[in-house]
Amino acid sequence: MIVPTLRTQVAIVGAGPAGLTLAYLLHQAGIEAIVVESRSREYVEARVRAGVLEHGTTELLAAIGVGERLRREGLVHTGTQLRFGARNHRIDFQELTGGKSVTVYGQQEVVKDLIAALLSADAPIVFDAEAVALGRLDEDRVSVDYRDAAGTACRLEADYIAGCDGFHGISRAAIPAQALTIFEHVYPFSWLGILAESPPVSDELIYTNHERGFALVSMRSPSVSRIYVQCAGDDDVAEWSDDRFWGELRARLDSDAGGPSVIEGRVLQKGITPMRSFVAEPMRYGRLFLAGDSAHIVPPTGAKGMNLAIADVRVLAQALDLFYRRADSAALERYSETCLRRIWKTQRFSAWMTRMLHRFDDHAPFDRRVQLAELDYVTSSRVAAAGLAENYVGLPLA
Ligand code: FAS
Ligand code: PHB
Repeated sequence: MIVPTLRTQVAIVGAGPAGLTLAYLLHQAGIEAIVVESRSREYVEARVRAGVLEHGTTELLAAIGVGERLRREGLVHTGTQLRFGARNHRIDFQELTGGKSVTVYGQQEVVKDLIAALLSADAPIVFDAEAVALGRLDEDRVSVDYRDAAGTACRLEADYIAGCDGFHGISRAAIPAQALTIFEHVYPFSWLGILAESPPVSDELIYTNHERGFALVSMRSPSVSRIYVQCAGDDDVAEWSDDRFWGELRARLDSDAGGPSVIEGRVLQKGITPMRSFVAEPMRYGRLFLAGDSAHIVPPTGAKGMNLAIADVRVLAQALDLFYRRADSAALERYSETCLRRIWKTQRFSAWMTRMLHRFDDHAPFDRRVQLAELDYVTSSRVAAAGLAENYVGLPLA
């Protein structure tokens, strides 16, 4: 049977932040790439996930010409609040990092901007195309077999494959198990997140460590809040009515005892995100490169998932540019090692923030006191606060 076959230099599986940023970086470098994405454009542009862009991520998107709406609509945050003992404590990013900040701008907005930029440049993205197999990974021409919107079996042939298909994609699974080392830590709780038409509780994010559990109040605009509360690891979103959610948030913010007040609003989206740390090493097998969530997951406490995905593909795009422009594959050979240095430092920071801010049922009274002392130290020592700020705004890019 003749299988319709497309040919390119780099096949990109997945149109999330990793795949789309890579596609645009390669386009700008004059390297041919085709993205295959299992979902529709509407679906990926509506998927509500991360919300905080590191300083370097914002700068990168601006530098490649995809930052105009981000500059107009993004909310620049020069600090954040840690709340414990019924008090807010501010971490001043700008003062502690020599002027750096973060920008609150929904992941789905980044995705929309990248898709618009790619399509206006006639860069090919095949939506509703689920990759079902990766082949010939150790030969000179690799292949991605996918089913198109009509269910027709198709093939994409390329020099390289970028597996940007997330934690549940097929790319990591295409690597023989014996070729990978997996590092994983699953936390005994999850986050229940909502998107609501309600004015943000505060003009800065508030991370709360409360006896009843963690809560995080974030936002997407002056009229839309993004809020998370710690819930049981096996919790069911059906168990969380809007009333229960708002009541729990008030309790964790001590709203009825002088804490930040909460204005309820229509809940637009509600979902539970499991909390895990995960790394697959190495991030390369033959001519397949893993990037983003296909290779690693961090608990969202440090607001790192999307930023780490974009940092990976920045390294990969530079390495591919060196290869195609100068036939120099040294950076490609170092890809996994280069990315993993940042990934493990980000895992450390995300695990530290998660341990410091959440309630652990197995915490003895001693552990609880140490946790509160950690918060007290971070908010009373300039050196400790600078460590948090430096990681939160984003470590220097490689
Ligand atoms: P993505 O998962 O974003 O994208 C992978 C893409 O590949 C998807 O579009 C998928 O449809 C596609 N795909 C999968 N299999 C395919 C196949 N076989 N063929 C073709 N395409 C395929 N991070 C934060 O920093 N803060 C947060 O609050 C936060 N909340 C999150 C909530 C949820 C529910 C989830 C799942 C993640 C959250 N994250 C958060 C992390 C998230 O932002 C990721 O780090 C980010 O999406 C990673 O981007 P990608 O690596 O591009 O993967
Ligand atoms: C968000 O706004 O979605 C957000 C902010 C900070 C985090 C996680 C998520 O740590």
